[in-house]
Amino acid sequence: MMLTDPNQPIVAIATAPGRGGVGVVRVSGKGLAPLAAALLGQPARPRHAHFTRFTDEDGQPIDHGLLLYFEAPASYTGQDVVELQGHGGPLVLQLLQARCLQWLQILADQGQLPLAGRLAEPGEFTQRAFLNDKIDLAQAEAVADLINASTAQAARSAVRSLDGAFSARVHQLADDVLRLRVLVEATLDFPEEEIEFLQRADAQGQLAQARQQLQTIGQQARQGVALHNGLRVVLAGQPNTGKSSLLNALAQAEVAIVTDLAGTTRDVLQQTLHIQGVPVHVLDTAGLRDATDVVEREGVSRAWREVGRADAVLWVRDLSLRHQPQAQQADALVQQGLPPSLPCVTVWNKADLVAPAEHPPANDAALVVSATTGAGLDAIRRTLLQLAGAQSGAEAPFSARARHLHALKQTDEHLQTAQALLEDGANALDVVAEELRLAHAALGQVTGAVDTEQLLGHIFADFCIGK
Ligand SMILES: Nc1nc2c(ncn2[C@@H]2O[C@H](COP(=O)(O)OP(=O)(O)OP(=O)(O)O)[C@@H](O)[C@H]2O)c(=O)[nH]1
Ligand SMILES: [Mg+2]
Repeated sequence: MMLTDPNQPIVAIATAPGRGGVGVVRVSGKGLAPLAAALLGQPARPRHAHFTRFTDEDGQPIDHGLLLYFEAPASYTGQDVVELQGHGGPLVLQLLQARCLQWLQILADQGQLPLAGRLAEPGEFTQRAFLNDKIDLAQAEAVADLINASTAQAARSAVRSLDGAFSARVHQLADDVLRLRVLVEATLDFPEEEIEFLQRADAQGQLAQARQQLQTIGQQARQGVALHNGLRVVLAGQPNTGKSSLLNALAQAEVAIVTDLAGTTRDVLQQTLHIQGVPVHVLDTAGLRDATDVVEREGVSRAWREVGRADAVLWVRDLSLRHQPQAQQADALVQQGLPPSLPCVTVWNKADLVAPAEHPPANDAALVVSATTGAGLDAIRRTLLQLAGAQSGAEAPFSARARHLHALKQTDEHLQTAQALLEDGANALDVVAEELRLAHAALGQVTGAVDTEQLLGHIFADFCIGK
């Protein structure tokens, strides 16, 4: 989205499309008192709910409802905002919107407004709130997260981000990094005393502390991201180990076809589970083997592709075949294909076929379950939650985006370089200063303290119109 004249009045239907009890048309811009007066037939009192009749240009009634006028800066966008609350029918709202645009044109023609109005772009109201310093970027994104939240937990986390919980942590860290920058840059001016000076101020200790703090924030942000995007977990393993049965058992629905034939599943099936409010996308895939059948072979290659882009894998194995050499061999091949860095939990399935005394010990890396009896399913759910980075029961302290994680990671890379250079002795202080500056800039990307138009356009384009 282009950044156009930020003062031009923008108009949008702010409520969701469709019929509803109440619908809202919103206008934001500079100097909208004349618009409020025109719509109302008299000057509007700020922050007062005026009950009125909305009419078209011929004086015919469109609807009756409320007009609210918020005077800058005490509004959502920080500009003058006029809100019309009418009945929530698509036609009524279209007419009200058109009437607002018409008045804005008239007022512009009369010279009461510098520019006529136009329809708002998606997210433009929130963008203006950002541009007018009502909220920062992380908060703006939280608005979208709140609107899109599919669980109560996701909504609560988004509200906390919107309240600035995430931003506050980032600001605090940015302050610490800034202090370090000041320290290092001040030292640059007094080269002969630099080492002693930095040592006295414990620059290294401060840097280590900042990285520690960054790690905590990163972990919480990861939880926030998991809450927003959901985790992708692939059920992978040899044919017939019970992957589809497990998907069905976890989803409590007959989603996938189950047969006793090896090679039943070919297409990738996805089911989203909500575990304690955290969305987890579980994918059932074709059993991994050297398939001869063309269709199955395609299924196997899709299965590997999903493994390649998964956040984690549940490696499903048949417990009743645990000691069978052929199955062991085939499992070894599966294991070779799993990326070593990918979090992977072994799920021994079909525990009902094996006497409990012969079960392997269950732990965090290996679960013993039965899709048939449902034994161990709770352990799988707990594991999925852990993989999502959520401590049991605790909810993500704030919502976050992959964009934030990226910025935090960049920050840490620069801090790490600075730390290494400092430890080496302070011969390259100017480089340390530069790394700290880059770390500071990377942190700024989270809250928008460092702004780039491209970033802005990208973020706000995801919004719905009227927000
Ligand atoms: N006894 C027992 N049988 C199971 C269990 N889970 C699955 N089965 C059976 O194992 C067979 C294979 O199950 P599926 O769920 O189709 O296995 P899959 O891993 O999806 O197989 P492919 O799609 O061919 O890769 C079916 O006959 C299931 O009824 C279990 O926990 N206990
Ligand atoms: Mg299957």
